[in-house]
Amino acid sequence: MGIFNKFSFIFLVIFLALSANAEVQRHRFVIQATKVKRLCKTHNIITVNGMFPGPTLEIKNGDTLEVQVVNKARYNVTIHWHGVRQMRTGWADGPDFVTRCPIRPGGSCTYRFTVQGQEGTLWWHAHSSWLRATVYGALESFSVTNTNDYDDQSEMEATRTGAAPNVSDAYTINAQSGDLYKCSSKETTVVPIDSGETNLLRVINAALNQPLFFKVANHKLTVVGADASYTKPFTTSVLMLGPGQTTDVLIQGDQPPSRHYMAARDYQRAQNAPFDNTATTAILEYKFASCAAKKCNGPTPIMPSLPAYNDTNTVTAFSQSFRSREKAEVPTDIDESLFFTIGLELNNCPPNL
Ligand SMILES: *[C@@H]1O[C@H](CO)[C@@H](O)[C@H](O)[C@H]1NC(C)=O
Ligand SMILES: *[C@@H]1O[C@H](CO)[C@@H](O)[C@H](O)[C@H]1NC(C)=O
Ligand SMILES: *[C@@H]1O[C@H](CO)[C@@H](O)[C@H](O)[C@H]1NC(C)=O
Ligand SMILES: [Cu+2]
Repeated sequence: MGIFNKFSFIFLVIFLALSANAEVQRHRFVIQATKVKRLCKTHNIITVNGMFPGPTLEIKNGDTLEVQVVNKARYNVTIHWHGVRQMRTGWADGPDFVTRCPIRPGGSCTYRFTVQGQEGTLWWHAHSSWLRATVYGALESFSVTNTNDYDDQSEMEATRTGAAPNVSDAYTINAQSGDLYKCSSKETTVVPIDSGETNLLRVINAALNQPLFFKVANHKLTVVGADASYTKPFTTSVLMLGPGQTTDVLIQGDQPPSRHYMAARDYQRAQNAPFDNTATTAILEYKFASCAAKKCNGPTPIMPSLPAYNDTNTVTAFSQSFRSREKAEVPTDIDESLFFTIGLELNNCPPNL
């Protein structure tokens, strides 16, 4: 009896500690048409809350998200929580006509799910027709126990603008296409860094369908996580992310005060298929070198040499560098063989959902 009490006490303490930390976060996403000016033209794009990229959600591992999505756009829409392991909440996953019917224009719906056992970078995006070209944002999951002591954190979201089946007009980093496109250089994303700092970059490939290379001139990148899982750290000069993938990297301010481009461009395997061979850039700017007024001309940023669009050897070398942090213990004795069947059912969505 004495032993039993002691055990249940420990259990209770652990349980309280976990539940005391976990919170329910509530957010409201209004899907709406928003005017943005890009590449010398004004476009009416669909956004969440008028923001492009959409709001960044920051949670602690174990938190529950309750997101009310109100559709004020002319299109059906759903939101997909990319990479979130939906444990017993599969219907909150989002893809329209797969896990749920779309939210009709004028309609709304509340997604409720818990992020558990995932730390790092996830993201969310529309999952109806090609609305994810502009409807997306980051979802950052922090550790409950480790405090994050990087000096600065930035998100890099490369995405693609323009109509989906057509070859895109531009790629963007944090919704800005950067200095190498027309009418774009004033708004180019600037990422500040200080000499001696170690910063965490959260890189998300939010492009519609394209794998992308990502490189920063004169800086090594240390990969520490991918898709909200820690990895055994490794250092590389270039990343390649498939569409939807995320990679967390550390970057050190180990250069003299200066400006360096961070650039992303297509990795294209298909032969003779048309693709957008342009490069999007942001500027990694040492705080010393920054011009407060933003009107002055800082030194011209240094451009990294990106791999050739078809450089599969670089991609293979990069992909093969990923290792888990510790040996994964996999059960090798099989007690039970399971047999799964998968069925397909066709149901129409109710007309007025
Ligand atoms: C796609 O490309 C075709 C042919 O160039 C063009 O007529 C059409 O307007 C483009 N669609 C969009 C949405 O830009
Ligand atoms: C990559 O494309 C270039 C032409 O653009 C070609 O000369 C080269 O052989 C290609 N390399 C590979 C590995 O396919
Ligand atoms: C919107 O969704 C409804 C189902 O809820 C579907 O019947 C309709 O075809 C969809 N509209 C478009 C334009 O896809
Ligand atoms: Cu996705």
